[in-house]
Amino acid sequence: MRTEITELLGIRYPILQGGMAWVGTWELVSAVSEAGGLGIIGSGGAPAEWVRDQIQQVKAHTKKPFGVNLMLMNPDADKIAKIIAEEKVEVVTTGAGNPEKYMDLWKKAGVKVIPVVASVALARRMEREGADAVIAEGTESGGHIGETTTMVLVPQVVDAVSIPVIAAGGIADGRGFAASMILGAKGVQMGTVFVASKESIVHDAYKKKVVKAKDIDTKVTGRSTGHPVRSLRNQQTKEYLRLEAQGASLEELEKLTLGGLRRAVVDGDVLHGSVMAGQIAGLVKEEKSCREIIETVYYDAEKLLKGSRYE
Ligand code: TUI
Repeated sequence: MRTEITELLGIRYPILQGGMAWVGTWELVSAVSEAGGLGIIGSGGAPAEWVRDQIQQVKAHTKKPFGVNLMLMNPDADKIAKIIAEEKVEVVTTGAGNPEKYMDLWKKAGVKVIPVVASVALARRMEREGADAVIAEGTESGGHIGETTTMVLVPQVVDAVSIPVIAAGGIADGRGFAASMILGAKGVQMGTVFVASKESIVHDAYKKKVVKAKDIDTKVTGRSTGHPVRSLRNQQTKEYLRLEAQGASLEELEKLTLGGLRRAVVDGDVLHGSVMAGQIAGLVKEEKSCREIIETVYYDAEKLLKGSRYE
């Protein structure tokens, strides 16, 4: 299946791995890219030099294209943006903000720019600013989220822009991939299913929690602060939601989640850490290799799409 996304990115399958903080490290990124998808380093809140090191590690492990996600709230965002240009990374995706100010720098360096958007308005603006594609991410996703569901967001973004649209949020199998193509997307981005992949360096306790999760096991914290985040429910989300309902201060709330993702991913503290995952965690039943994930999603979708004009 060749789409505008496989052509744009020079990859075999139009499948991107979400650039997840602490999870999108060189091990996962090079495995996804080697399997024919697009692996993406997750910069999250990491220091600039860590990102440079990860880029070099991926280059040492695969000759295939890969990307870097710049989380725009990162205090080192300006430095990381420059490193992405200097290292001539093929693709940058951005999250949790508007990347306009870096657009010229990246375009001049030949870096393809694919912002994550959670609204039609931002998608239109990104197209105007020269984005090569957009990722329309629904509220089903894990981590920092927007309000609109993937089913509702994707076709509206597809109608609003002429650049290719990649669907994200709630996709983990061939059905989700096929549905996304029918909605007009030219590719998909998946996160949660790659968290539980064999190559991800995520702590085993975290992977087990994703695999055990049911459909209703995620919670959204931080709606009151303007930074809603979806995670698997645990002691931390329970306490956060209790404090939030009581009108606790931002300071008090932040104390609870500070360093929470690291605690969960690295230390395996899935009780008091932030176990970010999307609503599709309930569909992830086992740990598979990145190659198995990508090929199963792709070939299952191909069967479903046979006979349709998306074939
Ligand atoms: O960025 C993400 N997901 C993330 S970032 C992250 S790190 C973090 N950790 C703790 C607290 C907060 C963040 C964990 N997960 N996804 C991409 C995404 N971007 N989702 C939604 C958006 C978004 C939302 C509003 C993008 C732009 C936007 O508006 C920008 C504007 O200025 O209009």
